[in-house]
Amino acid sequence: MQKEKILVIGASGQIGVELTMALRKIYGNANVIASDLREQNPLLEGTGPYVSMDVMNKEMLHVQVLRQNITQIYLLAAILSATGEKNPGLAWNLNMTGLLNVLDIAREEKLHKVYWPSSIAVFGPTSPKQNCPQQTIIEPTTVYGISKYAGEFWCHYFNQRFGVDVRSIRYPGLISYKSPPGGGTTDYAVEIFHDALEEMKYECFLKEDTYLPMMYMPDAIRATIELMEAPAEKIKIRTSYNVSGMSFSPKEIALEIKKHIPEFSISYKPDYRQEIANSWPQSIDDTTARNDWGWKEEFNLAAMTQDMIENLKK
Ligand code: NAD
Ligand code: AKB
Repeated sequence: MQKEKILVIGASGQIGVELTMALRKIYGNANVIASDLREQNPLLEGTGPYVSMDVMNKEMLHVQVLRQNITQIYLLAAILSATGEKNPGLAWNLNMTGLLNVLDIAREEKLHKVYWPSSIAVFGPTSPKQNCPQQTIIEPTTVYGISKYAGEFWCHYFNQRFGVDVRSIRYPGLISYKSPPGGGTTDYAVEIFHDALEEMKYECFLKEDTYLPMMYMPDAIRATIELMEAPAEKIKIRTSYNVSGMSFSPKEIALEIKKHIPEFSISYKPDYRQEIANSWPQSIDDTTARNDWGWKEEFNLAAMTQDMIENLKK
């Protein structure tokens, strides 16, 4: 059997750094090629090959896939919700063209697998707020959400029409300490830890009672790898799977942080991101992912907060 050779596109980002490191542990450092438009993240330096690449340049991407004998692509390059609203055209262009370039090359070169993340941002104000199901009314109101929903159907189309084994997860907001988040509405849940430790106070851009679905990065990385390693016949959803980790509001995470840093205080100054957050569900039903490929989260709010603070203190 041919050895797997993996290309991670967007490897310098919040997920990319940790996913690249996790894949290198499984497949060997030399078999996981990190790539990004920006320079290599310092955490990846010396851990394996890196190529500077723009996913919008299809020819360059194709050359890399052939030159490196790539068999799998993880596509993480995207513009997220908050940044997307500042430049909708750019967000649509990158999020769609990047995905279509990868899917086309996967079809032409018969790649073994493709991973592309979607987001809870596909859901809109008309979707159920609590325990939002896998299949429901989906009417996104952000350009990011629209691009993710369209992307899900491109993945489905390439799977059904051309047999491309493309798999996807609708991540909730991801919380991590290794690499900073890149312009999302859920970024407050990472910033709050840095400000709590450095300044003992945080000004939140969302209202205190804004509940959103969230997940700790170790769970997100494990979900991704478990989905990608599951036998193909178990992957019945070829748009994207709901997965759930935890759900909390700024007020609740602040109270949890106060258990570790009693002097910590939070204030609220909602901005344009409040409207984006209001359009999303507060919690997610992931029964389908649990039944199809055995998904189960490990971290709740208390465990995540403790681990974040311990690691950021180091
Ligand atoms: P990020 O912004 O931290 O990282 C994206 C990376 O892509 C960056 O390093 C950026 O330099 C790179 N990039 C941008 N344009 C590029 C281009 N033209 N060519 C090559 N690289 C380019 O984002 P992230 O949080 O790591 O998200 C990764 C994926 O996961 C995205 O598709 C995002 O929509 C999805 N997602 C993330 C979250 C989250 O909370 N982080 C939640 C849901 C879905
Ligand atoms: C964002 O807030 O844009 C992301 C996401 C939930 O997709 N974290």
